[in-house]
Amino acid sequence: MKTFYSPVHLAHAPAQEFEMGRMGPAVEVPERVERVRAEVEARKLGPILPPAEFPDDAILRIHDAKFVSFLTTAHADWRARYPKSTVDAIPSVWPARGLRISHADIESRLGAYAFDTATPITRGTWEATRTGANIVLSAAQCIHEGERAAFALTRPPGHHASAEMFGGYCYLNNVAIAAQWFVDRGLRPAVLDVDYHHGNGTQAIFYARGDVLFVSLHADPSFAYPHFLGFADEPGENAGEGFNLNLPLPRGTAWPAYAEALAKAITRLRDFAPDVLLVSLGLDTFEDDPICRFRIRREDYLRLGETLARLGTPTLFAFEGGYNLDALAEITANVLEGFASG
Ligand code: SP5
Ligand code: ZN
Repeated sequence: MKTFYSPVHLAHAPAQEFEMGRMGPAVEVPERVERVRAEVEARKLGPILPPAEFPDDAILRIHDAKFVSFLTTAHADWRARYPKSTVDAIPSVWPARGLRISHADIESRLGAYAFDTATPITRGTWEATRTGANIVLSAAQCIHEGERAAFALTRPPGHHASAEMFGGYCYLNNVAIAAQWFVDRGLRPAVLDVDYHHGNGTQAIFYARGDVLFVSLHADPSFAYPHFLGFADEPGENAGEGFNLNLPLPRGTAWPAYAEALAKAITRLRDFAPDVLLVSLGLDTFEDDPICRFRIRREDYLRLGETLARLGTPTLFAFEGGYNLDALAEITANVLEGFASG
């Protein structure tokens, strides 16, 4: 399987994120992708290729133009507003109920477009994010040209970003951009999101659409981030009714219960019969993930890959979360190897 990768992601290296009432060390760090790249190489899982350049149109099919333009200048605007500050841009006030949305100032724009405080905008955030879109589109193109599978080794991740919101370490929704690219070429894509956290951005983008199926296995939002979306009673709306399936799982979920939920996901996917499967590949379901609470083990990721291969659908893997730096490379490669052998 081809892996698409670019060192440009190194430009996005936030030092800190605000969470649990304090500034703490960032967990979505460059080393994540560097370690996975080294493992793909060491285990000879296939060639590692640079992305091609894709025009902005592909991004603007999913994201609001003003939101994208905000992202391109946010860091410069923040620097201009606070010339002496050395910290990254993080919002501190939101247009919550009863307040008015404004885009007049970088503070109002950050509040209007962000939904959490853990997603800092650094000097290199836009460059890395924009290259991430090229990476996922390169993977999509290679599947469109006939490959059985491709791996988009992107960071920052994407599945929490909606048409006009960033958060959850995500700025642009890579998987949604690729899914739309397939739709625009007459194909029927489905998204399977296996990140520990619900892919609220992807769900929101396709919620009223029946041409893209969204299925997600994740920690129940009644106790887990993103807290405000991802419950079982979200079936989709209007033309999208019946095309959104959330399978929330309890704290401590291990492989047997996970595999049962995965079987339900696969049943729905088979019924939809997509032309292409996009997997939001989060590896934060691992038993020793520092910020998550599932108990999926190293060898289980081989089973996950094999199970997905049995669908027999061309598959694009897009890298999302996963924060245990000592296991991340191995478990990611296990999914890809399981798929290749399945
Ligand atoms: C792509 C992705 O995985 N984004 C995740 C963003 C999660 N950010 C907030 C997580 C808060 C977790 N707090 C856990 C405390 C555990 N003791
Ligand atoms: Zn996650």
